[in-house]
Amino acid sequence: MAAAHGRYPDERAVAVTVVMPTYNEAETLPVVADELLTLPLHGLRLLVVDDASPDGTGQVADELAARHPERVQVLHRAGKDGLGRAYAAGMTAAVAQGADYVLQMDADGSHPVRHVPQLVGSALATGADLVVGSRYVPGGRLAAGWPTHRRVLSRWANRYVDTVLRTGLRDITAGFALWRAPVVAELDLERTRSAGYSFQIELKHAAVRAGRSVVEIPIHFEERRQGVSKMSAAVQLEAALLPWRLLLAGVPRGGLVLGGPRRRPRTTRGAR
Ligand SMILES: Nc1nc2c(ncn2[C@@H]2O[C@H](COP(=O)(O)OP(=O)(O)OP(=O)(O)O)[C@@H](O)[C@H]2O)c(=O)[nH]1
Ligand SMILES: [Mg+2]
Repeated sequence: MAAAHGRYPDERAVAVTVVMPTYNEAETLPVVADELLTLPLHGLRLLVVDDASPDGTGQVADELAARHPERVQVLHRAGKDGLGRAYAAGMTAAVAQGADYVLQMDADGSHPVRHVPQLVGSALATGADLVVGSRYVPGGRLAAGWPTHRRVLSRWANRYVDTVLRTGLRDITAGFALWRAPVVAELDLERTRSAGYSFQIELKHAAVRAGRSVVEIPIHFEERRQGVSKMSAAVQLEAALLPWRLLLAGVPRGGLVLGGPRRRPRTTRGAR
C-alpha cells in the first residue's frame, strides 16, 4: 500500500494499474498513454491487453513499454476474443502483480484522462470498493457529438438493465471504473460469461449483490478520437440477455458469484 500522509494514503503514490484493452487503436493508444503517464500519479502503471490487432496496435504498445519499462506492460493475446475476456485476463494479471487498484479504461479517448485523479481521489477519500465514472449522475455528460438515437439507446439500456437487476447504479454499463484489488481477486474473473461489454454489467452486479461499496462520480464521456467502434449486434444482444441470465441464475447470499452456477466440482469452488 502507498505511503500515508495524515489520514489518507498519498494518491500520488498509490499503486494503480490501468488495464486497457485494445483492438485496432494504433492511433489513439499513444496519445492516451502519454496523457496517463504525465499525470502526477507516480504509482500509476499501464497494462495494455491487445488481441493481435491487425493495425499494429500491439507493436505500438511494445514501443511504449520499451520507452517506459517500469510503467508500461503489454499482454498479447492470440486473436480478437472480446472486451470482457481481455479485461478478465488483464485485471487478473494486474492484481497478481500487486496493484492496490485496477482501473478499467478504453483506449479510444472516450474516457478523459483528467478524470483519473478524481476516480483515485474518490476511492481513497471514501474507501469505496468500486468508483464508477458515471455519465448519468448529476454533472455527468455524454459525448456532445452523439446523435439522438445513440443517446436514447445508451440511456434506455441502462434503465432497462437496472429495472431487471435493481443494483441502484445509474451507469451500470460504464466502462470507466476503478476497483479495489481485493474485490477484483474475490470476483474470480475466470468465471465471467460475458465476451463483450456486458462484462461491465456482470461485474458491477456481482459487487453490488455481495454488498461491496460503490460510488458513482460524474464524468464527461467523449466521442472516440480516431478509429472505429467495435460494437456489434452480437455484443448488444449479449448485453440485452445478460440481466435475465443473471436474474435466473440467482446469487447465493453474501457470494460474489459471476454468471451463475458453473459445472465445476464444488470442492474447488465451494459455496462462498
Ligand atoms: N483486447 C480487446 N479489446 C477490445 C475488443 N473489443 C473492443 N476492445 C477495446 O475496448 C475498448 C472499447 O471498445 P469500443 O470499440 O470503443 O467500444 P465502445 O466504447 O463500446 O463503442 P464506441 O463508443 O462506439 O467507441 C477500446 O479500447 C477497444 O479497442 C476485443 O475484442 N479485444
Ligand atoms: Mg469507445
